[in-house]
Amino acid sequence: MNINERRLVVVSNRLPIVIGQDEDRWTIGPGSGGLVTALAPVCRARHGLWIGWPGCGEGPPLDELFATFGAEQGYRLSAVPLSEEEEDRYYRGFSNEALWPLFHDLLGHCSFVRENWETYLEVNRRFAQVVAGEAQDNDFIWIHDYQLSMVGAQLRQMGLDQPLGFFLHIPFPSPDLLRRLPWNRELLKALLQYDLIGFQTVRDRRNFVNGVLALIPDVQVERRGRQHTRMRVGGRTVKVGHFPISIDFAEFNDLAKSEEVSDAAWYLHENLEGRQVVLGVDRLDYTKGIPQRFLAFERTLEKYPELRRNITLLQVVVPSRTQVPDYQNLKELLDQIAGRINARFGEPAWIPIHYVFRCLDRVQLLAHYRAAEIALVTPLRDGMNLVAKEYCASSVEANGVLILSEFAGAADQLGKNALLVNPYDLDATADALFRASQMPAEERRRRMVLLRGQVRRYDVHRWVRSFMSTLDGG
Ligand code: ADQ
Repeated sequence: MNINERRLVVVSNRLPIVIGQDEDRWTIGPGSGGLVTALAPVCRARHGLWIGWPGCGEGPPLDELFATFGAEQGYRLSAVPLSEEEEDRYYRGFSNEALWPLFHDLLGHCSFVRENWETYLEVNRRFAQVVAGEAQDNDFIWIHDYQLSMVGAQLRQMGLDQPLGFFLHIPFPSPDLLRRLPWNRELLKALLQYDLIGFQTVRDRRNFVNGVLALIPDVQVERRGRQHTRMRVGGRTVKVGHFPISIDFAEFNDLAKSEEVSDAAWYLHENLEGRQVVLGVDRLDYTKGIPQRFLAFERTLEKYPELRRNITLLQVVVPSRTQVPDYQNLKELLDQIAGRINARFGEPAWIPIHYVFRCLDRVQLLAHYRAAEIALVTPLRDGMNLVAKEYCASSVEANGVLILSEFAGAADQLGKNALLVNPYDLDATADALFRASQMPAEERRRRMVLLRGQVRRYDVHRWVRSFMSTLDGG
């Protein structure tokens, strides 16, 4: 059966919903974010199903809310409830304190706890049970991200033989790093139960293939293609590909041109009194390199005193994983560094770093992108980094400069026309900032037009199509 004739079942840690309360009435609506934008139309077209953790306790009447959502959005939802202890061990403990730092090459943040691993397995089994309970013969089941790596293997154990795809949104570590994980073989073997495993970049895909060849006996590489590698595992063929995720370019471009966003961008810039605005937008996360970014900005002000008073770093951080101690410490560290730099260089009429800790709504987010002459996207490691792509799609006047970390997956596609930096190299980042601030309008335009073209061609809809057609094709 052709993949396009199959019903799509998406499985992710969180359901793509926002549950709220309007006076004494519960409400439900679609969540925001790239994955929802990309997959919701496909789910709708195929009367699909999305399975995940609703992210709320027992308060809201889920059956009723899901019925409303299904009628309005055209696809169904199914919930995997988690107890507080499971959430703590599976989500915070194993997913975010073992896999997340390890896969981002940050071994120092890892904590490997057997009980957390066991709960991770249990919760993955629970997800698989819900999927198996809902599954039909004509399904294509697409599982997302590091929290759910073992679901496919559990489904196979339960006897399901529908096509199973898995996409990893974060980087995949080198074999050397992967060896540090006490359960590395279990993890690799489970991943090999999928029919197609998708990564963000060629490097992640290569790391996975090399990890498998180093750690799992009796697996052969059948063919290495440009888009995917075919591996032979116990009589089955598994495809391992790379599919750089993207955004809905048209949506960002159109909204960025709207009067609402233009006005908001103008006000934002007016408030910063005509200075060049350097923008950082991130979830609170130690992988995003925010402290290093502050220090590189400080280095810029030291090294290029002519930029003082003429440049402002606007850093917006959205709260995230606030239960994890490393994230609480990071928040304190940021407050401290920003305060120190502002005290060192600030003047009554100029604050070097404007640092805000909140989530921006769409209009404000795009206004920030439009108002910023320079985007400073400098993660220490990142699967892709959508902020870099959103900035380009929103730069409708094609006058922004993107400074991008060479360790973001996005560097593969955008590196040629962005200014690439090593975020650990404060001097080089300071030099790139200076160069961006002095870049002639013509060069800004030439680079940004090419960047926008790249994001427009490889948008998120193409990402979905290319994953599905690889699963289907030879
Ligand atoms: P994330 O680590 O969450 O995603 P990223 O790709 O940068 O990282 O996406 C963050 C999203 O949050 C963006 O859409 C951005 O607009 C939004 N955002 C950030 N700060 C915000 C703020 N203050 N207010 C409002 N919105 C804000 C993971 C991987 C990435 C990979 C994506 C998709 O870690 O590498 O690109 O999945 O696969």
